[in-house]
Amino acid sequence: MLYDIVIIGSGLAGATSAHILAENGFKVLVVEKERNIGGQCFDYKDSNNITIHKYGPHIFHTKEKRVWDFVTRFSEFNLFQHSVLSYAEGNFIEFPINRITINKIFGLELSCNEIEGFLKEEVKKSKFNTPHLSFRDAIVSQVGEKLYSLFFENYTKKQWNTDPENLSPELAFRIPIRTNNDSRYFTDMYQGIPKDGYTKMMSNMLDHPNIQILLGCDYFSKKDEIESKLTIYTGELDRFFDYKFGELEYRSVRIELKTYDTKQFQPAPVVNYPNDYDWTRTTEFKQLTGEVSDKTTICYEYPLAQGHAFYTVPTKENNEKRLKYMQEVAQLEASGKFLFIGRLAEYRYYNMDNVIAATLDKINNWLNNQK
Ligand code: UD2
Repeated sequence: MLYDIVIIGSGLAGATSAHILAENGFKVLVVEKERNIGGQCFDYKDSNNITIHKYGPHIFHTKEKRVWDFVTRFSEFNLFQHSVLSYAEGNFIEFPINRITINKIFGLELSCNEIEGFLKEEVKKSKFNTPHLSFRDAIVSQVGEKLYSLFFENYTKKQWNTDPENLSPELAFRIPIRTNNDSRYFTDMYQGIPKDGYTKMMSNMLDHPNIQILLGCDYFSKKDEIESKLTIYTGELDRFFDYKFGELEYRSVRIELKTYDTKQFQPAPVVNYPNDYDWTRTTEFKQLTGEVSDKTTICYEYPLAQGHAFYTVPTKENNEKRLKYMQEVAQLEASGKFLFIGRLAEYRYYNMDNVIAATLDKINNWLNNQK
């Protein structure tokens, strides 16, 4: 079979690539190993008409207008501002850390102006490496040991099954520390959830006469039969190269869904459990989507080593291995015949908007080189 372009994977990177290339007149084949499109963003309605994010909560947020403009072509979004509470010392407490969190934990009534000085004193009492060698250093140097051990240490151990000293300091950039009263999880200008779900949004992206989709097909077993001018790979990086530099680690999650006979179960859309129970967090989907029902479905997340790859693991060993694979990627991409895009194929802890931004850049660049 000869196609202009073959895309492996129908997640955000695959669907975005397919749409842009199809719009530009190319005949595209999307090969998906699952029986449904959508990758990690796959969602569906349960028997109570509540939208379930099969692979855990997905909240779309971006600072980039071009990304927001792109996704809103395929779906309306409800204008949702994500908020999280952390269950610590038996209370639901505002998270990420901000003025309200600090006053509650330390029993103080500090003003926004006083918080900075307070945190400086907390940091002064604490031990950490400068320059920062780990996730622990990056957090303790901002908030001190007490807040670190209450909100970060055990959550991170549960999530990654390793000591936070083994994790890269960059992981800490994901979580802001604030001195004001802003309790939102993200401060990005654009935030929301697709009104009819992510699967529908992505099926709209893939709905084009130039796009053909092959579901339930493992690309590696069909590789020799499919020819194309360009191959876009969005799967696991090490798998593509037959693990020649060794296996990269991925972290998975076991999702447990429970439906309760109540309208609202928890005080926020997401509650993080750093120190209690085996799950890391619980999500009440109705609170993300605004759906109305007499029942509610809660998602409990239990981190796992094996299974569907959700996360890349930011340790030194994985980062070093990744660099070796990425040198091979650079050579293949330079030929103009391959692109590697997305969280798994670039082995990067991308958010959804980062995936779309990277896809827009790589595909537009490839298109410009064809002129
Ligand atoms: C996912 C989403 C994020 C949001 C969130 C739900 C991705 C890439 N991100 O977050 O957009 O939807 O779920 O609220 O899918 N950490 C702690 N204590 C905490 C929270 C985080 O120590 O209470 C540490 C921990 O090491 C964690 C890291 O910070 O792995 C990143 O946290 P995150 O909330 O960004 O995690 P993630 O990606 O699961």
